[in-house]
Amino acid sequence: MKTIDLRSDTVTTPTKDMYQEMQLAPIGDDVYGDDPTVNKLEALAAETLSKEKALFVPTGTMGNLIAVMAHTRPGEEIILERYSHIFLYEAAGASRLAGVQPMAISGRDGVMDPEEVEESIRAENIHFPSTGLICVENTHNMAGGMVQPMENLQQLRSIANRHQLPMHLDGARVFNAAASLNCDVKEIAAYFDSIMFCLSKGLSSPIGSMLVGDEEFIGRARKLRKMLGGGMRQAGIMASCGILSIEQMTSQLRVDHEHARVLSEGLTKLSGFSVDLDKVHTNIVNVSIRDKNISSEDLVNKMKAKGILANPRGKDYIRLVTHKDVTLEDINSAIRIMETL
Ligand code: TLP
Repeated sequence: MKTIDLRSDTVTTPTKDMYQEMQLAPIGDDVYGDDPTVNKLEALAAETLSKEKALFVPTGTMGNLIAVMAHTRPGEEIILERYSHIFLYEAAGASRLAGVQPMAISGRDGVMDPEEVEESIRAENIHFPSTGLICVENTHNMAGGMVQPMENLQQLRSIANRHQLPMHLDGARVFNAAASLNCDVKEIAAYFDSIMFCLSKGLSSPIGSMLVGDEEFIGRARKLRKMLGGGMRQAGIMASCGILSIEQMTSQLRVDHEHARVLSEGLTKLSGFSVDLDKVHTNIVNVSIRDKNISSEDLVNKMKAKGILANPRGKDYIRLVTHKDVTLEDINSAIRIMETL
C-alpha cells in the first residue's frame, strides 16, 4: 500500500538533480564566509526578492526568531496575527529569546485589519512598552494557505512608515502566494524590511530557509545566527539544493495548487466533509469534518490505517497539504479512500 502523505509540504524529498548537486557543489567553511555555494544561494535569494542581502538559516523558525531579534530590543512589543506561526508554533521563542511581548490581533482569515494594527501601536507613555515590529504571514498557514491581499500589505506598509516601524514577513510559503497572485515575488517583498522564506517546504529542499533584507540588517542577523548556534560549516551541501529550489521548483507550486483544488472539489462532494472552496488559494486545504461525528484525531487515525497521512486542525478540521511528492493519481485515490470513511 502506497502512503499518501498530506501532512505537510515539509515532507517533500529532494529531486534527482538535488541529490546530484549535493555531491558536486563546491564547499567551504561558511562561518569564514568561504562556502561558494552558500554565497551563491544568498546572492540568488537577495536578487530574487530584490533586496540587498540574504542569509541561509537552518529553519524557518530560526529565521523568524533572528528577524525579531534583529529588529527589536528586549522589552518591546511586536504586533502579529492571533493565529500566526510566530505566535502559535514557535515555542514562544520571540518572548523567551528575543524578550519581546506579542500583541496578537485577531485577523479575518489571517488578514489583520489595518485600523486595528494602527490602534495597537503604543503611544509614548511611561507605562507602556514601545512597539518595535509588525509581522505578517503570507501565505497564512492556519487560514489554510490563504494569500494576503496586496491592498492590505500596502495599507500596513503606510502605517509602518507613518510610525517608523519595520515590517517582517513570515513568507515560509511566499512563493505560493506569488504563484497564486500570478505576480513576481518581488512585488510582495517590496512591502517588507525583511522576509523569511522556506526552501524546505513546497520548494523541496531537504533543509533550510532564507532571511532577506538590507545589508545592515543581514549583518546583524549573521551575528545572531552564530549566537543561536546556526553558523554552519560546509553548508554548501544543503545550499546547493536551495539554489535548485529557487531556479527549478517555483513552477511546481502551481501544480500543487491545482491538486489542492481537485482535492477540495472532490471532498466537498462526499458526505460529512466540507471545504470552503473560495478559501483554497494555494496548497493547504482545511477540511471541516463537523458533520462527520468523529473527532479529527480519530479520523486522522482511520485515514492512516488506509494509507493517508493528515494532520488534525482543532477538533472539527483536518489539514491536507499538497506538494511535489503527491501526484494527481494520489489525490484521486485519496478522495476515493476518504469516501469509504
Ligand atoms: N510550518 C509547519 C509546522 O510547523 C506547522 C507546517 O507543517 O506547516 N512559518 C510558517 C508559516 C510555517 O508554516 C512554518 C512551518 C514555519 C514558519 C517554520 O518553518 P520550519 O519548520 O522550517 O522551522
